[in-house]
Amino acid sequence: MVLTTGGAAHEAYRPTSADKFTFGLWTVGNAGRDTFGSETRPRLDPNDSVRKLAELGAYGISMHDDDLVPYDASPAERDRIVGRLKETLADTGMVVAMATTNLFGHPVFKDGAFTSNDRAVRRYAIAKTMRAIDIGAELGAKIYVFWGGREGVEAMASKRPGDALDRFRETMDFLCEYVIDRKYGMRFAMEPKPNEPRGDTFLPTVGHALAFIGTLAHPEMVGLNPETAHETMSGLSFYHAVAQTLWQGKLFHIDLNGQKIGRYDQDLRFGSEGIKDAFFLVKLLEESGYEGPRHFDAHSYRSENMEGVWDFAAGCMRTYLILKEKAKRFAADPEITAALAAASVPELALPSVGRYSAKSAAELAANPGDPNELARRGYGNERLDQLVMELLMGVR
Ligand code: GCO
Ligand code: MN
Ligand code: MN
Repeated sequence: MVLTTGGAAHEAYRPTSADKFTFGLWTVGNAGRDTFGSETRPRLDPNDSVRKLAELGAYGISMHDDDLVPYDASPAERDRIVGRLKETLADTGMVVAMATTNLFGHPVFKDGAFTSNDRAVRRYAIAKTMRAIDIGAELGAKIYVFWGGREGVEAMASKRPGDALDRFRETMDFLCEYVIDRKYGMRFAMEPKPNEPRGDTFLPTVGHALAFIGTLAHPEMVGLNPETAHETMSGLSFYHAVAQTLWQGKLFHIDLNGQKIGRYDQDLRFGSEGIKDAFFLVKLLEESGYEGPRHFDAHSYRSENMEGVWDFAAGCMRTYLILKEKAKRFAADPEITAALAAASVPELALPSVGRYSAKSAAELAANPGDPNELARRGYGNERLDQLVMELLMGVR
């Protein structure tokens, strides 16, 4: 494999743990099964994944309970498996940055987990989550993700959405109290997705989820884990979704991948689709002071063998670092700086009217400005965007 070895240019983009790159065990462990065909790759031992990711320069991993401990394992078996992973983490210096629950794989969740119509299923889902939170806490995870994979419907008549949201809220409030009670010091990150596997999912977008968090008993403990593919599936700009999440102080975690607009969830290698979106996203994360993991929730093409899987993982990190370097060049480029000024970009940071007073309102009413005169200017956006494209195409 040539991408990560040899040459000065390759060295410059070699990841280290300081870059905080993490991968789900299920991402590199994805065996290539899809709706039309079976596995094309062997199942990986999580300990081998940790070792290989460490070698490639990752910082840590994330995991569902079932990625590590089979759901029917005995308590002794569970302890043995968790103990072995702890040793591998200690050996490699890797961390478990995020943990989550598989609430979608088992047939019991076919009508949903926290929002199943069957109260006994809802109670089982909450019990499974508490057990998974315990494993996450034991492994040091500080972020716990809630992706409502099966929380939705195909048949519209099958659930009253308001009841489902009540149950979702009840569950989040209960589990916040659980974490507080156990003194785990964890924060929760909700992951919206519009559809797949359900026809329509509750909390389909970043906007819906942000509004939902405001209704919780412990809103300060709950933020978001937005995903590139999910917002893109909705036809929305992931960059803008993440920007608003940051603006609201709610970016607790992030799922990075690649996605063509309007398709099923493709989970492609980060940056492999929508390079301009990926660039502005990296620029945003790097300039925002976001300190959380740069987490990849993606997987290798089904066509690949294990060599391709590791090329995929290295590629996600390398693309991120190349875009990070481009963001620095963007900031230092005098022509780009001039184009930003011509577009009045810095001016948007200035208050428009400041705080209301009767006097300032009267002054404004008396001198509103001349719209015809104000309409004469151009904003130079063609030039600005062309400069961005040239930067990305490697000629600046
Ligand atoms: C998907 C989701 C999942 C979640 C994961 C962690 O579309 O399948 O993105 O990969 O991120 O279950 O909660
Ligand atoms: Mn995800
Ligand atoms: Mn996804």
